[in-house]
This record gives sequence, structure tokens and C-alpha cells, in this order.
Amino acid sequence: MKQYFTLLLLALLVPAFSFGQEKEGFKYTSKEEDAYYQNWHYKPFEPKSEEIISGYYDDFFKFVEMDDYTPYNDTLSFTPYQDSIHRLGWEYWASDSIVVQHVGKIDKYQILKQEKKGNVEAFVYYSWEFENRSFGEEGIWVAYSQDNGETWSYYYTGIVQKQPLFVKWYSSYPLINEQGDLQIEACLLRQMSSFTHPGPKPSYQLVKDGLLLTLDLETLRKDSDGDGLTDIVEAKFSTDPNDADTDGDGVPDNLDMNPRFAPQRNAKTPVFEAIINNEGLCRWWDEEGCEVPFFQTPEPHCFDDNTATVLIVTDDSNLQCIQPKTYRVIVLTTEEYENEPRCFKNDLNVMHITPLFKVDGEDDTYVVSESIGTGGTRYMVKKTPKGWKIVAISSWIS
Ligand SMILES: [Ca+2]
Ligand SMILES: [Ca+2]
Ligand SMILES: [Ca+2]
Repeated sequence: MKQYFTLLLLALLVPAFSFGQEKEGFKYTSKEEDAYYQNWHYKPFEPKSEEIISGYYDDFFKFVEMDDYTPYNDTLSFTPYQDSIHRLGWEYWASDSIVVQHVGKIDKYQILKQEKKGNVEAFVYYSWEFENRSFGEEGIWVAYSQDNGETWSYYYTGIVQKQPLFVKWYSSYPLINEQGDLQIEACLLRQMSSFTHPGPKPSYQLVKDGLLLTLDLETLRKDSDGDGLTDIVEAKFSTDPNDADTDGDGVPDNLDMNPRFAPQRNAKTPVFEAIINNEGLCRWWDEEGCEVPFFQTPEPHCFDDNTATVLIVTDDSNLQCIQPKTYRVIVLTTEEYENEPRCFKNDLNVMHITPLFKVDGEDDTYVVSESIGTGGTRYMVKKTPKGWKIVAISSWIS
């Protein structure tokens, strides 16, 4: 959390820059690259219609209208715990001496609503793990303990706050119901303006108030194919909830760093892996010895709890089959992405990587750009007798 704010702060301070390493008088222009960006269809933000919002259904959880409810209130921004931290002011972010308090493994700062009933203790919390961080979106998760908080299980609900369900953390309605399931008041909001970086925040219109959302444990826990990813997470990843190994490469979905595409490597694949892993990249003055071999096979690497998950939408077969180390990649073709069956398409954190574009007037030389969040880098890629020499030539942070 603190790191996230530091990153945001850095993002505000650092403008676009070039490394000044391009050969003098040579700009690595590429007609292929120009054509790619000319065909790039930027879609400006448009609010969804009120009809779409009021007709919203959640793919997994039911909500019902209630008569007696806590009205939507857009002036309440912080939970009581967050508020107490904000009163400490900037010192909190600037100092490492303040110990962040946790419940289970979750920072109290992320907790929206918590309750204890007999041996059961549960809370609803925010996490950014599976959301699009460029948009600052907050996923709704549930933590559940049946032994007085000794051991905890954590479940993703698939709900993204305000997209369009808003979960009312300030509701006075009991969180744990008679069946031991979770319930929380909610409403439907319509986003009226786009996310901008660094701000201001988007505005929202209340479309339907007075809803009660039930987060039942059976649905939260359901893992139809037993691969360790719940059906809800598989829907977010566009993996098969009824097949433990979606791409059939022998690595189960929960461990696979690229669960949707089996490795079918070719000579260009290691270029994309080097860029994503930030490994094997050359400095400009390196004459030799840092090439990435053409058919380099990566060490087997499996997902662990510290691995971030990103979405890459691409039709480039060289890129689709990568086996990265630093990120778990969910790769969709543009057609798959356009036709996703989910009711509301709330993206994972999006990473953009272009294909390799041939540089005009040079042999065996390409440019490629990669970006995630608010920053990106453009690389020159040159074929050498042994492999690929990859050099960062410019970078930007907006
Ligand atoms: Ca599963
Ligand atoms: Ca699966
Ligand atoms: Ca697999």
C-alpha cells in the first residue's frame, strides 16, 4: 500500500525522458510501427446507459431489494481505521517506524467491514491484486475464520467497487447472517467521467439504492476442477473452470505463469520474455556477451504468492506463448477480449507489448515498446550471430 503511494508520487514527479543512447542522428523510425499506431483505436470514455446499470446482474452473487436501508453516501471516503491513519498525516507514509496492523495477512487499512459471531470471524476488504491499477480499481475480497481468527481463508468475490456495485462498508446491517454467509448492503452506481492520472477521481451517479448482497461461502469457495483457482478467479482469468490445465501443457492453472497458451516457442519469443522479466537486456555500449539466445528455454518457473498477474491482449503468436518469471500473464487475443462473456468487463492490470517492428533502412533490427500502469519503455532489438541484443532507447512516465 505504502509502496503503491510512493509509486504514484514518483509518477507525478518524473516526466517522459529519453536515455540519449540512440546513435547520433539515427532515430530508429519504423513504417510498421507508424502503421500500428495509426490503426490503434483509442476509445474515449463513455458512461454506460442507466438501463445497462440498472439491469446489472452479478455473475456469481445474488442481490435483492430491501425496504429499510442505509442510503448511499458519497461524502464518506474512509473507513474508521483509515481515518485514524489519515489523522496521523503524511508521517505515516514517510516513516517506516509506524507498524501497520494486520488481521490475518491483511493490512487493517484494507478492511471495509469486520464482524465476529461465535467462533466465526469475517471481514470484507479491498485488494488491488487482480485489478487494473492504472485505474486505481479496488477488488472486493472476503476473509473468513471459523476458529476465532486463528486461521484465515481469503476469497476473491470478482466484484470491483463501484463497477457498478458499491459495497456499503458503513452499513449497520449485520455482516454474518443466520447461515454463516456474508451479507452487506450495496447499491448500483454509474460512472460518469473517466479515470485520469493523476486525478481528479471520476464522478458517479446513484442508479439504484437499497440492495442487499449475499456473499455465500459455497460460491466463494467453489473450485469445480480442483486446480486451486476458484471459479470466480477463473472467470477473471478467462481460464476454464472445468479443466485443471486450460492450455494442456501439464502445468495446472494455479501454477502456470501463462495458463491460457501452451509454450510453442520460436526464435523471437525470448525477446519478449527478456523484456517482461527485465533480464538479459543490454547496455548501449555492450559490444558482445549480453545477447539473449534465439531459442533460449526458460527455467521452469511457477506462480507463487508474490507474483503479480497482468493481462496482455495480443494477436502476435511470438508473444502469446511466452513463459515469464516476474509476472503471471493472462493472454487474450483481441477477438477473445472483445467477446468476453462477463456481464461487466473489469480488466486485470493491463500490460501492453507491441509486436517487433522492422526498423527502416536497417537489417535485422527492430523496435518494440512495453508499458504497464503509467510508464513504458521502447527498445531497439538487433539480431546478432548468437541471439538478440536488446537495448532500452527511451522511457516515459505520465
Ligand atoms: Ca478451478
Ligand atoms: Ca481451471
Ligand atoms: Ca497449463
